[in-house]
Amino acid sequence: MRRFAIGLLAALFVFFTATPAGACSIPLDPLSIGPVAGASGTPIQVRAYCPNGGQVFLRLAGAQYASQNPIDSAPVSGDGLTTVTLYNKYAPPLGGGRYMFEMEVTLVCGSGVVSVPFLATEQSTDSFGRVYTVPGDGQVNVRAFDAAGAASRSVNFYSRVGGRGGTIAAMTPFESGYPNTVTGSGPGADGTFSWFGAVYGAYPGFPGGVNVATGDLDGDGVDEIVTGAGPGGGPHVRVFRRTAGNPSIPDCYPRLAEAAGFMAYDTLFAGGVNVAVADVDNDGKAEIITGAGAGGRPHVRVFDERGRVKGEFMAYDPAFRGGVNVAAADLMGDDSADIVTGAGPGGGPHVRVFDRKGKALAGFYAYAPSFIGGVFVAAGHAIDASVTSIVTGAGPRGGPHVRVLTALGTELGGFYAYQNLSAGVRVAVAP
Ligand SMILES: [Ca+2]
Ligand SMILES: [Ca+2]
Ligand SMILES: [Ca+2]
Repeated sequence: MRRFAIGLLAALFVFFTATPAGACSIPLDPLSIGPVAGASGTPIQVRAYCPNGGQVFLRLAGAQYASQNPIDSAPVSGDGLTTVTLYNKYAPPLGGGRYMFEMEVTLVCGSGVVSVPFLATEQSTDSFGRVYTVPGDGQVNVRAFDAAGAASRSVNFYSRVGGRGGTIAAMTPFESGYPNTVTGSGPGADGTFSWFGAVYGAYPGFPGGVNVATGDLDGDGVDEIVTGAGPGGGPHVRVFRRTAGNPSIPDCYPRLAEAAGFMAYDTLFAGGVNVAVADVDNDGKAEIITGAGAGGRPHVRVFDERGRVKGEFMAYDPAFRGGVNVAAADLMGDDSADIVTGAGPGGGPHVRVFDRKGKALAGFYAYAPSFIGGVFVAAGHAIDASVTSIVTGAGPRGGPHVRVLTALGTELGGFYAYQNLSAGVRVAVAP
């Protein structure tokens, strides 16, 4: 019998109203939201309205699970809102491997039946970690760690579509403190990114993969999602802004609207574009930092939220054609984000730190200089909110070696994110 990973699902507050399921007219009442995560057995809070008494049921969606349903049920009674607790009875498999489960909670109230579907992810528990990884190839198996490599039992957002590997960015938590990671689809997939279990089209149908970054470009306190097309397309950067909805409420996934879109390099350049977002000039609005993908020069550019160039420089020898990965955070302590670059495949795993004008501030090799797979980079708060650090992942053909380093290359932590993997490891870190 299949085992189900629903044990680690983020428990959900499903808020029933008289409106049809799926209408997404659930009021954004702060008292009704707030997913909590927990291990198997974590209660799932359901608020149901059934004045004369009814029953709620937790089910796995899909006819094939009929024999296992309902997973649990509980009575609802009384006037007004009632909170009931459903327990999932399945133990999670060790090490992950299962991703999302479509589930539903159904309220039977008199002759009325209302169902609310939701996605359960194999999701974490006590600690959300600060360093996030996704393999450079294969399944989009997102994991979360602390800087020393202790897994926080998290993982696995995504991915309904095919493709190999993916990309990841970490977003400033909002509302719930829920770990906000955005995963971009990898090569061979469908040009989407995933956030809170919902899938959005960045470059619909584009098979080259989607690079992702997040940050608050307009200074309103809410991060935007920035995408860069992977190899094979034009260097198309898109900015998505949240417009409505609440990711904490199933079936009310946040809606995103494109706020800007531009070509970061020559439109004929087809090497892809890597992206990062951070406030490099400390004016309260983050900039978009791009790095040209393989085939181009190691060209880093800085854009404002509308796609206007604010700066640019070459991160490595201009003859280097391996591409340049980018990240940004304030490593030097002057409140302006510094730009971190990682050389793409073909060079050594050379990490460099620049100010926004391209002045080199530091540099080091994150792995053996003889390793020519390149290096993925992230920058942020891997240890705690007071220490800004660089996080590196070995590039393609490398092991899943993650390192946490100061701007000067001093190791603060490190670990192997996966086993038996030699496709490199993409990294993200809490902003
Ligand atoms: Ca914003
Ligand atoms: Ca700025
Ligand atoms: Ca700085």
